[in-house]
Amino acid sequence: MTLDKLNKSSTRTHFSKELKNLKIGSEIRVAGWIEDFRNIGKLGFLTLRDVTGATQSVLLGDNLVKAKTIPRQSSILISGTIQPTKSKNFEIEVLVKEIFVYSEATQTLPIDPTGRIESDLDNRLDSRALDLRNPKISKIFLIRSKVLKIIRDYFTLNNFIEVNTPKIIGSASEGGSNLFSFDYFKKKGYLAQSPQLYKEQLVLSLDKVFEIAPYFRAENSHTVRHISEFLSVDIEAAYLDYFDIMDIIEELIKLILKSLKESDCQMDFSFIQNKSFADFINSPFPRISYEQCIKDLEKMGEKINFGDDLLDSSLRKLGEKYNNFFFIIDWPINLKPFYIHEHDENPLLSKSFDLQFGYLELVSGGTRQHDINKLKSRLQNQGLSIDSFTNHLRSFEWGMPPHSGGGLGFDRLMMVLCNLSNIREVVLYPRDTSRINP
Ligand code: AMO
Repeated sequence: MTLDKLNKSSTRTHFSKELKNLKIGSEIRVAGWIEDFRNIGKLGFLTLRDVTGATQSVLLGDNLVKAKTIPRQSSILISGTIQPTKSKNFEIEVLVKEIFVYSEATQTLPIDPTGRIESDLDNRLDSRALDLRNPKISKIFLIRSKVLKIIRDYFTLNNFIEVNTPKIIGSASEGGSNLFSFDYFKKKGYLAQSPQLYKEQLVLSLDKVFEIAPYFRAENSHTVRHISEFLSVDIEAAYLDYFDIMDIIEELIKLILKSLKESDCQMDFSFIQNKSFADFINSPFPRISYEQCIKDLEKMGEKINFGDDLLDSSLRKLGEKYNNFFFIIDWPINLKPFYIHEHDENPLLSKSFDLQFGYLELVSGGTRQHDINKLKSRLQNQGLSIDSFTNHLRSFEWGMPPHSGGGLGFDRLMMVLCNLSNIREVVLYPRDTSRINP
């Protein structure tokens, strides 16, 4: 049967990466796009790429004549026979029997998806689907998918229940003014900035929950680590404290690194620096108190008063001293949201943590306040209206267990895993103050 007569959607027999395992002489059909084409006299070499890799194919006669007319990046199907190759870049090649064009690419593409001609990030994001034909770029999203699966498996295995809380909400989940609002029938609606209140309520009956979902922050931040819509991995667990949550997060991150190292994702592990991978995995992430951070900064010539936030410049200095994963623990209570528990011995401190990678904050969490009266006074102290939290506070009258949790900025973790300095690189279609399309 000729390719024209076959049902095109079911005609592929293999992906590119599978061909090298086949016997010489095997008949195959592969589908993908034309990455390259070279014509040398009576021979043509066409590189077909799919998401798994590239295949060298050899064209003669009519097939060569046809291939010359097909623009690069067009979507094609080739049928042929596996044969040995003299190429240094491929293990086998395909002698083409027939070539079928599904869809031609226009002659002048907005970016070069082979990456040979570099484009700036804005242009790449404007043509993201095409950008992803560059294997270096698609690899980021293959890693992203793999890491999400590792996270999901890890929590499920550890008896966390995956939940889905609403993203359209009627009042602020955390306080603060960084909410996107919109008309919701005859009321005002908001896009959720985090699942904080819901995940806390859910431990009342579900005990341990996790959610992987996008959240929205209307922050006017123009940085390489802030976006308006980010993916968060949230966890919340009854009867655990913030040290347990730090243990869980540390174990998870080490598991991710180990799994990526053992997989076919050739990650850049240079951040481990002078240690062996085994030593890195076996040594605990340092847990530095806020007060110790202030002392460290003082030695570096920066005076921070107790209760002041650690701004970007301070975190960068600390990130030079602790240049890998480390926790900053026991923040002043005034810097933390109303739901964070104060320290038993010193109520000026909180049972809280941030996980940093150098200057970059990846996770924030803590032990939660589960005493309804203390919660109410924290809300008042922070200038928030108790009335707006009525629904939430009710659940604290129904036998709320002590609980703790944290939120991991997944896109920021991806920046670390892929060694990229701009968060937009690891998000398919990032949203920021100036980007809402495509
Ligand atoms: P927080 O506001 O610190 O805590 O957010 C948790 C983590 O989410 C990531 N993050 C962002 N990533 C990209 N762009 C943004 N604009 C952005 N904002 C936050 C960061 C951050 O550490 N409810 C608490 C978590 C908890 O206590 O469970 C919360 O939302 O990596």
